[in-house]
Formats: sequence, structure tokens, C-alpha cells
Amino acid sequence: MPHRLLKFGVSKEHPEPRMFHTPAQLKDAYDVVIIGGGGHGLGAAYYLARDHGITNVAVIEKGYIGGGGTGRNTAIVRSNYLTNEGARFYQASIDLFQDLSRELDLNLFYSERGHFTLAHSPASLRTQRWRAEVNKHLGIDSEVIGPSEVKRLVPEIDLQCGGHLPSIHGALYHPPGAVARHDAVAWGYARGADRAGVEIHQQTEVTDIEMRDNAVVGVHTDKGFIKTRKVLSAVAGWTTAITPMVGLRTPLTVHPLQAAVSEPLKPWLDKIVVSASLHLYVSQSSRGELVAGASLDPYELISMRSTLDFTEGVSGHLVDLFPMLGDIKIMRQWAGLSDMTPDFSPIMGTTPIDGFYIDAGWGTWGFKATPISGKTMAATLAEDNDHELIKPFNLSRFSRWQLVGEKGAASVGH
Ligand code: PYC
Repeated sequence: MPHRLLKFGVSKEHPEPRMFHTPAQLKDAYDVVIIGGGGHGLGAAYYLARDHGITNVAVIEKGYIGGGGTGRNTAIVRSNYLTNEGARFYQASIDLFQDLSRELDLNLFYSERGHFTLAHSPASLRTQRWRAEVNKHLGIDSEVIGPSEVKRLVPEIDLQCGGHLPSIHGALYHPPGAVARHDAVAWGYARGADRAGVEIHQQTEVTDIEMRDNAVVGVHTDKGFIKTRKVLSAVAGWTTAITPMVGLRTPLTVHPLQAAVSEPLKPWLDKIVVSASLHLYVSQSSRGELVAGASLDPYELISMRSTLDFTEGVSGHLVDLFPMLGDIKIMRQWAGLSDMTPDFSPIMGTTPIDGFYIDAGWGTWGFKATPISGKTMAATLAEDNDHELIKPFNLSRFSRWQLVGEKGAASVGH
């Protein structure tokens, strides 16, 4: 054990600086209040300070930072989307992710693996071709490969899926697909924002938003009232608790999404494998655990309880795809909340309420958008104008019927 680590372990003090400060109390007023201390809220705070010099900012988090969707996903990063709007947006996120460990001076364990979306039918292969064409057009590395190439790149896979399901016809292969340490992304943004002067208030709950003449004038919390003219709601699965405070209607529905990790295994899977037909995505973490998830629980519910039904399904499908996993143990499982939109794209930007901005609709694709959502929401708040990249995702698209249909690029059937 390194001497420094041993000294730290036996010391009664904590000689290392904390990741960020815990302010004793709220100030009377801030230029911006961000509701939600997940990756998106903290990212927005960080880029408000870095790109726009706005540091009189409070991030209000009712639990602990990164304790919501940021810490409950399977940490997959990819940009192989179906629409121009989606693919450009997520590619901009990858561009930021690739340099983020250096930028935040924190190892985010960003690891490019290559991402396979398996096709179990000719129809599914056609969708993957379409995605590949959109991707190539935008300079994103994606191509359709046949079953023998899948087998060459992932030799452990059973192309016949144990004979229980349609065999694998091919895959969309996306080499830049990656995984990252999700908690570290929240911590890195929190530390960067804190160093710039942003205040992070954990264990503080927003109870109401004060408005006058259709404009935000303040935020009520369980620790007191704050004056502010700009509020960003970045609370993903809790959005439907915040939007009624300003009388805003959204088409969001909230479903639980579950995931699990296995006991640690020797490294054998260096790719990310997704099968919509099997409702499965899996990668191997740097600790050797298989990290696997499924589709949404098929009912609307605001609950983060795990179910045995999920464990049985995910385990069975893992064995269908990789028969040698029959004896491994599932070590942990958990659930998060997915705020789903009808078109599977996010809701971002300005709203009809002056000073109220929204970052929601993150469904099952929020983690991969963390850096670009932080950056574009910061620009939108600073300029009170939707950033170019997020214009297509404005809430008003639902009343204009200009949806950005990304269902075909969701990892699993929902
Ligand atoms: O969209 O990449 C994805 C994803 C992974 C897990 C759930 N969704």
C-alpha cells in the first residue's frame, strides 16, 4: 500500500482538500439557481462559470450530488443516433467527453470500447443501415457489419442466442462507443464549479417557485427563500414535481429503469453489446463486473425499488447471448427514474415562462449527454436564447408537431 494512502487511512484528520465546500447557508439572492445536483445541473453550473463568467450561482440538490440518474445509469456514451439533430448533439458530447478527464483534472475512466447494436431481423438491420448512413453523413464512425464480423469481434457471443430467439443478422458497429465512471463526472463538475465560486447546497429541497407577471422572481426551499430571475430545472425523473410550480405542462411520463452488476470477472468483454430484441445492454467495468440493464419497467411509477422480475430477465438474456455466464452471480441491482418523451428526444431550453429553463426528457440517454447538455444549457441561460444545438429540442416542438423521432436509436425497445 502506498505510504501516503496508509497515512491518510490512519489519520484522524482529512488532509486532502474536500471535493467541494458545504456552504453554511443560502444567500438571499443568486443570478442563477439550478435545481438538481446531477451531472447536467453541475455541468451547467461549471460552464456558466467557465464560459460566461457567471458565478453567483446556487445548485440546489434535495439529496446528494450524483444520487439520481447520474449515479444510476450504465455509463454508456455513444453518438450513433438516427436523426441529424440527435447525432450532432450526442457527437458534440463525445467530443467534450474525450478531453474531460484533462479538463476537470480528474480521471473519469473514459474508455472507448466500440458499441454493437445487434440486429435480430432484416427489419432491424434496415434501421441500423439508416442510422449508419446518417452517422457517416455527419462524420460519425458507424457501419453495419455481418454476423461473422460480430463473431470475430466478440468471440464469446452465441449468434443463435441459445436457440431461444431469432439469431443475429448483423449489427451497427460504432467504434467510438465508450463507458465512463459516472460518479466521477458529477464530482469533477462539482469541484470545477465550486472552485469558480458556485455554491452547492445538498440536502436542500425546492418547495415552490415564486412568479410575478409570468416571470420567475425566486425559489422557496426548505432552508428559506432565494431571490433569483433565472431558474434551471435539471432534475430528470423529478421534473414532473417541479414543472407544476410554474404551471408548465410537459408530455413526460416517468418509468423506473433497472440495472445490475455481476461479481467481478477476469477481463473478457472489451466491447459494449446491446440487443433491443433481448432488451439487454452489457459492458465490463474496469473492476471486472458486468454492468447490465434492460428496458424500462412497463408501468409509470416514481419509485426506485428493484424487482426480482428484472433480475430474472436480465440474467436469462445474458446467458442467451453469452452461454458461458451460466454460473456467475449478480451482486447488486438498483433502479433509477426515466423521464420519457413521446419522441425519445430530450426537452431543453427556454420555456414560455420568463427566466424558467428546462433540461429534461432524459429517458434512458441522459448520462451520455452530460457535458453537452451542461454547456448548451449554460449558454442558453447566459444569453436567454436557445443554443443552436438544442433548438430542435425546445418544449414547443410538441405544439408545433415537429418531433425529433429517436425511438429507433434507443438502446432497447421501450
Ligand atoms: O441509450 O445507450 C443508451 C442506453 C444505454 C442504457 C440505456 N440506454
